[in-house]
Amino acid sequence: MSTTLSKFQGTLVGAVVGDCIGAIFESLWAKTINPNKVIGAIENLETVSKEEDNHRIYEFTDDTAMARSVAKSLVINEGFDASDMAERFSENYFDEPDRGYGGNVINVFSQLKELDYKDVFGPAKKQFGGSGSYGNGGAMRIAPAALFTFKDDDPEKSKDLVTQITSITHSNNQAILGAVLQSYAVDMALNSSSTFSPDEMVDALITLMKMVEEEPNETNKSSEGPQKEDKSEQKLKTYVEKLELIKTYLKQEEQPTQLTVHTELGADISAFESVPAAVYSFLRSQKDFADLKDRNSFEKTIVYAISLGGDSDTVATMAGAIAGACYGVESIPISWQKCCEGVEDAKKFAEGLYKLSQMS
Ligand code: R7I
Ligand code: MG
Ligand code: MG
Repeated sequence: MSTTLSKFQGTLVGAVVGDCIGAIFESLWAKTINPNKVIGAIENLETVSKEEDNHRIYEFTDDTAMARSVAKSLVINEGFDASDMAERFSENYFDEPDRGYGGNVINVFSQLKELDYKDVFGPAKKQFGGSGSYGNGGAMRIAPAALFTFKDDDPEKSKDLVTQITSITHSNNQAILGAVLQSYAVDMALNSSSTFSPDEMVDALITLMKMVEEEPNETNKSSEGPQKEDKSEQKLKTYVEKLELIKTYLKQEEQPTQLTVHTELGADISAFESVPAAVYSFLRSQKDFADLKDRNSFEKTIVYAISLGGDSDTVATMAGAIAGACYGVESIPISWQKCCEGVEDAKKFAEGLYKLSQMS
């Protein structure tokens, strides 16, 4: 298999297994989860996969459902068709409403359907009194877009596609910028070897996000995001500030505890409080992880992302996409692939996007 195809498949399969395994813990909304508990759940899954017939399948959630629509729409249309993508999002929701969708985004699906997918960006703009949702529902599904724009090697073009795809459901600038950061991280991982330098990667992300965050644009007006309740806590306002914090973590001899990362970077339902945690989970896979001596860097990324607690399916799906992009599909244990719903489809979508990337 070509390296690029392996990385494309790693991206989408990594996202699926992160979602399916992370979903075991999402409902806990824990501050942190003991890595041994996560490993225990993974060992169960690995045991289950050895059973010949009818073994348990770990189901994917809305994160994967929406990523599948993004991938399918881009492949079938050989590009972005807003109305087609909006229809796929909505129809998938109405076919399978119990995939764990965000509490408010479902109103967007209803309105899109009522408007017969003609006013594709209108309903999202009305969310939350006009400021738009700052949820992580844009970032969680964006990996296929990073594969689609990979061949262009043009951050501006990639940002534009990500903005459009996200804006179908999330018009708040923090949701959009979070999706842009996630897609830049996937793109960088696709371009990196498995022995990349985390310091260099975070610097490169800071450079890109500085350009995006400093741009005066329409969406920058509505960048009101979630605020920490505890006023004494240091408040970070931009993704660049979050990346700077990650940079200081990476420089420390001992990496911070999960509780510190959960509190400072966040692992919650908003994009601002979850995309940086996913990026850090991936970057720290190059560092020691005391509990995980015998696991590879992809596995470390997933276990670590889930151990941050909070929105565990979503942090793990985003971290899994970045790690799979870097380490390739071979790094994802076969036993995990066998037990997670939607892995074979993810491979096919990755192949479709790979073929598109090979066309001139
Ligand atoms: O962002 P979204 O698609 O949800 C994704 C999350 C992931 O964790 C999935 O795994 C799934 O569990 O849901 O859905 P939205 O409904 O747009 O946003 C999610 C939630 O964020 C909302 O239900 C609100 O609780 C919160 N939220 C806001 N709250 C106040 N003000 C989002 N935007 C706002 C806001 O502006
Ligand atoms: Mg989910
Ligand atoms: Mg979630």
